[in-house]
This record gives sequence, structure tokens and C-alpha cells, in this order.
Amino acid sequence: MKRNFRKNLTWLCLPMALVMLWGAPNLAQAEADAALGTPPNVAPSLNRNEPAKVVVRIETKEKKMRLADGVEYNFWTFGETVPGPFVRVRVGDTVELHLKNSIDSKNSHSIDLHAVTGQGGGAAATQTLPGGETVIEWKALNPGIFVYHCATSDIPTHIANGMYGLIYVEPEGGLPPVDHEYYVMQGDFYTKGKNGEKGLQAFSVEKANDEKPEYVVFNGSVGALTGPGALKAKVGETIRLFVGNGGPNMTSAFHVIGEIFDKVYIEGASEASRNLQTTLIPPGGAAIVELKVDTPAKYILVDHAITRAIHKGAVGILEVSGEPNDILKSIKKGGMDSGH
Ligand SMILES: [Cu+2]
Repeated sequence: MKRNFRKNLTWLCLPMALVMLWGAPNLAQAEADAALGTPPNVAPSLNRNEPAKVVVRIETKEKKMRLADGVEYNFWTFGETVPGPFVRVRVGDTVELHLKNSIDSKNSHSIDLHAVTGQGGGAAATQTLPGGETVIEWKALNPGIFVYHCATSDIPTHIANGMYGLIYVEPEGGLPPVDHEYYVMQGDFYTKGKNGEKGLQAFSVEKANDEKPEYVVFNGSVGALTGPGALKAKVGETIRLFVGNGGPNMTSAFHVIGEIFDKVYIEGASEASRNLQTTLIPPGGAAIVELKVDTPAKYILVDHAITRAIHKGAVGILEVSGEPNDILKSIKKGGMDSGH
């Protein structure tokens, strides 16, 4: 009898202890941590018909990473990647955003989300010291694809070091389903050493002010989207690319060699334009690009300001596998085989 009483007491105390440790669940409004996407992956579609309260947690970290073969750079990041995590919410949502700054950071950081209406896009309230955390709550009033970036002085330095990412505010009903969604973001980098100079490279304020980058890349490094990092699809599939530009300075002439964009939500507009070849993506801007891949090939993502692609790194590959067909045929070759 006594033993049973003790046993029952244990079972009663355990849930009480858990509530004390983690706080009582708020049954009035269910909250959920937003799933985040690690580039080149996006966060999954929400499949929600109603707005909700969502919690987004991002940590800023300063981290030495590869910029190119043999070239390292001390990146400042959201979530240890460049670009930072892909955030996905729905129009009408209330978003509680926690910005943590790693204890190991040497600098304060913050976040200005272009999806936020209000002072500094959240930057005024999120200036966060190393080891600290700030929290804002905001209403997602407008649907679309938006850039977020650090806005702590010196702002150009923080952005040039890699502090940017994309947040997608899904419209009511979302977008039509596709086979693949990918997350690509361009950025320009200003190293003291010239392009290709080996070793750990320091940031050059002079080159940034002159807007003369040594590197222009997709997803934070030369080759991030080639080789094992190439985006993949099969013939006949539909692909949606969320393409952002962190800058800080270069406007992207985004193009996929060998494909035509079936749809582009230019600068993230709500209405799509059809059958485009190249779309301009300004620093601090983004577009949604959709294409159906009709024939197998290694399609090449570029900034069509082509020096940046060929000599500064702005190249990615969309590798499409499948049976060859007669959409493009070689009839007679010219004895040279170096075209793209
Ligand atoms: Cu920062």
C-alpha cells in the first residue's frame, strides 16, 4: 500500500517537474518552432490555411570557412552558413524571433528583415552583444520573398562578411507544388589578396568602397553549387529557385545557361512574368524563378555579368538526368569541344 502510494506520487511529480523546468504549455495559442532550411535547401512548405504564431531561432556566429580552393575567410554568419537559414512563415503569422549572438563573437550583430514593417525592419530592437539574446515579435503583413541581413555598424562590413539570408512569407494558399525547391543567394567578397591568392584572407575596406570584389559567388564560396554541391533534377521535373542577392554591392543578372525561365516572380512580386531569359536581382532583393527541365544537361547558373561567372566564381550547376531526346541535337561537330 505504502509502496503504491510512493509510486503514484512519482508519477504525479514527474509531469509537474517537467512543467516547472520547461514552462506550462500555452493551450490558448499553439506555438511551434519554425523549421529552417540549410542552403541550398529551403524550409518545407507550410500547408497551413490559417495564420499561426511561430518561433524563429537564429544564432549569429563568426567562423573561418572556405571561400575558394586554398582560400579561407573569417565569415560572419547567421546560423554558420552563407547565406543564413531559409525561414518560411505565412502571411498573417505572428513571428517571435530570437536572435542569439554566440559568446565567441567579437562583434555585436542584429537583423533587419525586409519582411518586417517597423523601425529598422527589426534592427533597432535586435542589436545583440556577444553572448546575448534579443527577441522581437512581428506581424507578417505582406507575402513574398525577402532578404534579411545584419544591420550593425559598420553595416557594409557585416553584410560583406556574409550576414544575409532569405525569408519567404507564403501567400494565402501557397504556391503550386513543384518537384524541387532550392535556395540560392549571390554575394560579393572583398579580400585583401587578389582572386585565387591562397591562405586566410582579410576584408578590404578599400575594395568594398570601390565596389571592386575579388569574388562573386553563389552560397558563400566558389563551387558551393558545383560538383557534389550541384542542384539535381530529372527530365520532366519542375523546379522553383528562391534566388536572393546579399550584395553588398553587385546587382545580379541571374541566368541559367541552356534554359528559359517559365515563370519569374520578378523581385519577389506577387504576379509572375513568363518566358524570361535573365532576371535582375538587386542587392537586398530576391526573385522566385520557376522552370521545367525538358532535356538532360548540366545547366549553368550564372551572373550574366559574365566576368563574375568565369573569373570571380558566380557559377552553379543544375544537373538534370534522364534519357536524351531531340530537343537539342548535335548534327555536325567542329573539331573543338570546349563550349558550355
Ligand atoms: Cu553583424
